[in-house]
Amino acid sequence: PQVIRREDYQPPAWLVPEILLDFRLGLESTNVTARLSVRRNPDGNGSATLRLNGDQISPLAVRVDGAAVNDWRLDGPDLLLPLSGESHQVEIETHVNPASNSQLMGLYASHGMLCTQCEAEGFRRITFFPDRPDVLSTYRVRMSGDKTAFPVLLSNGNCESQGEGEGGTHWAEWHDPWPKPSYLFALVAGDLIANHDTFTTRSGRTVDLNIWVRKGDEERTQHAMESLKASMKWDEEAFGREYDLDLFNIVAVSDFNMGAMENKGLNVFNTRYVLADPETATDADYDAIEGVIGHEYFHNWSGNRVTCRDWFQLSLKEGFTVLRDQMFSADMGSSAVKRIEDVRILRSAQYPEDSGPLAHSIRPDSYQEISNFYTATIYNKGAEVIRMMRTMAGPERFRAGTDLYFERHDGEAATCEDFVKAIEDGAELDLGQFRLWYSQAGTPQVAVDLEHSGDRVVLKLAQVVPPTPGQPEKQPVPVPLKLALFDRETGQHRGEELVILDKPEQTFTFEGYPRAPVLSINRGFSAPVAIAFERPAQDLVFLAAHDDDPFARYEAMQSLVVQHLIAAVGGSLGEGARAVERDAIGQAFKAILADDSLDDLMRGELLILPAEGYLAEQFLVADPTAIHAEREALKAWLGSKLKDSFAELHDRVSAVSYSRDAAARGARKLKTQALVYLAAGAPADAKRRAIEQYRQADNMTDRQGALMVLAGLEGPERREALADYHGRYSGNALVIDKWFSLQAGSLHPDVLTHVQALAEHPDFTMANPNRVRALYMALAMNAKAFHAPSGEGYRMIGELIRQLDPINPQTAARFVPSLGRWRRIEPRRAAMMRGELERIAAEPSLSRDVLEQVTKSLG
Ligand code: B3K
Ligand code: ZN
Repeated sequence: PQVIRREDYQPPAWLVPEILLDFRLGLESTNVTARLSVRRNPDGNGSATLRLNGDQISPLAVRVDGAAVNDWRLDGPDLLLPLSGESHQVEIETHVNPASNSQLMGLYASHGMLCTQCEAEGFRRITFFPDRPDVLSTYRVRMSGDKTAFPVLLSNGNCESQGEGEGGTHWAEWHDPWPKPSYLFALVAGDLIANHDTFTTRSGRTVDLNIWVRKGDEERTQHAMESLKASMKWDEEAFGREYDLDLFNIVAVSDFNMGAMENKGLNVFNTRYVLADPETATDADYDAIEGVIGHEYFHNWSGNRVTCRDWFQLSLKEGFTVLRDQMFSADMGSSAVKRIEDVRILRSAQYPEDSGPLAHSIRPDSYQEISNFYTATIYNKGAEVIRMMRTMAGPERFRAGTDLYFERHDGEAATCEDFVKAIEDGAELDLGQFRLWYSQAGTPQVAVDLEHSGDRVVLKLAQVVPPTPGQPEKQPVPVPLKLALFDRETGQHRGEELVILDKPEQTFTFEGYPRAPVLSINRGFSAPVAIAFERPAQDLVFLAAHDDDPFARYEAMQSLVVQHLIAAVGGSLGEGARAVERDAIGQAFKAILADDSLDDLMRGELLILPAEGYLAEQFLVADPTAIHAEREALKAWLGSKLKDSFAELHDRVSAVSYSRDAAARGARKLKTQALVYLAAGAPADAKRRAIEQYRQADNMTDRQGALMVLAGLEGPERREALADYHGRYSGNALVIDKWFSLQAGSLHPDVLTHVQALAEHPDFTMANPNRVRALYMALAMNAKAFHAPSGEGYRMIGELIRQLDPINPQTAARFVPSLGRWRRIEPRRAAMMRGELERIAAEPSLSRDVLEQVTKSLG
């Protein structure tokens, strides 16, 4: 397979300042005529051959300056066309069958509508084109089609004219004035209905807003609309970015490979990030919608106005846009809870990636299939890296940096280096060594030691960036660490400090501390590193109760539990020590349950046990069953020890009636959490309460929480509740997805049998990525079932990958990393995981997507 390297970048030989696209639409047959104005690039290599990328298309006709030509040739999937002059009109006709496009890249059909997905390389499945992000064109799009099948015809920019055609057809012409790369092109045609609203920009322009959905879904678009308006306002205030068209369309599609897509003026969304009402969407769903709507909207500047030079720069737009959506959500709700959630995602999704066979830096050096690089590293670590710049510069100077970035590169295809330089210049920050964060993979490990004598505190820090595939040796990176030293008697500190660790080892001295203080470090998670700091449980209990940084409080709780579980899993914990440590954890839990200064949303965060994936990361070679068992045992001990407190809590929060405000959301979060602990420690009481909560529920958060608990318990109630839920929501695909997920993710001992049966269920289909993920991602994330000693969990995921690859390679490849972690799993299971990867590798015609992931995982 061909390896694409960053160092091989060449500017395009030909530019395409304008393109005119004409679509004659049909579900099974769409004809495309593309007229490209091409011009030699003065900065190109002077080649007289125009390379146009293609993918599973063939040219029906090629014309140059109006005359048919036949001196073109195909080079693999690409079309090569010799051109003699400086600029030409190139016209190409192609034909596609959207209904048979199961990959969901390019132009495809979904429930009778037509839509496109072009990022990263889908445009070349529609027409021949230099399908690379540094070729920017203005688009004029004409489309015609059956009026009944496709009453709504949308593309980027503004609709300039429309009219009736022959034989029951109609047409529309769209024009997007902003030059853009092909990956931002979009077209939608279908029988859709809009929730319409307007937004007035700060300079007083009125923008028409539409959220297009299938008929019947329009009632569930209000939260998305509110989120969109809030995003538009927020970007004006927080980053000085105003919207630049008179129209902004969002379309919800139920067959979609990812979350959403930021096509200029025409965002296309997975229905799950648009549709919500209290009856069918959880609080987490509402938050996710707000975040994704914001994310895609923010791309209008970070991604569209300033785009990427090549796909190695993907984090330029994704890391920055994730940071922007994180800041937006923090401002809309609880910034403390948002920060904790974001760190949890980083640790459970990105840390394992960074320590496994697929580790890559946020600006990779090579790839085989770019779709495999839409990763937690590019997105979430990318956001953390930019957040560190902001932490070091401070918010005002950082803003000066981003202002300069947008001003300097507006209308350009930029690089990560351009971004760093703009921040360096605008924020007046030296980022010389900091650039290593862009080139080195791996999570830096920071060892902390604190010594106290007399009046003096000495903080010793040491860092190691671990080796990763292709990068055996690493250099130290600048690690900005926010810290505070607490007096253990007064519970106070003298102000937060920022230290920058930029050498392998460094010492920081603090004077004037007669008593040994308690160190709070990496406050707010100021750096995406792993901290190793052995310290007495009592210090962690102290911080869990007293730290004024909410993240640090959460972190203290996590560390307390992690330390305990590592020892327990490692077998180094005697019965006496186990009892003492559990007691400390129990005390900390009690204090949190009783702390009136906490709001319930934050209380909920403090009561969450560290995820199994994160715990597994703490071991060089992990035994997932032992981790699961110890974690469950602690949960059961807490549930039983604190059963009265949890029961009381469940009663208290059950009395709070439904609203979307923070207090009521906090109550709902705790309601299910209390049930979870009770289910582990007092199952009979939990079952009674869960049934009651399920029956009484007037919202999906409560109902799903109760069902999740019931799904893990034995007995007829489980079956009844699952049947009731399925009957109640049949026809609502997003809720039926939850029904699949709950069962595949449950604690029930027979999960694997359940999944097998669910795969045969009439509601299951391989054609819909949401449904596939609902069933199989939930299984791959369910440590106990996935790592079942029989190897059955591995077999099921392996078989899924083999079956799905010919249908939808992009989605199939997403499942490989779960098996790819075999080196970090105990040897007996590792052999079985490896065996599954080998079985996949032996398939005769694997996609580039799966092949790359499997080869790297075996390598
Ligand atoms: N930019 C898209 C992701 C496209 C993924 C293509 N495989 C959504 C986003 O990050 O906003
Ligand atoms: Zn994005």
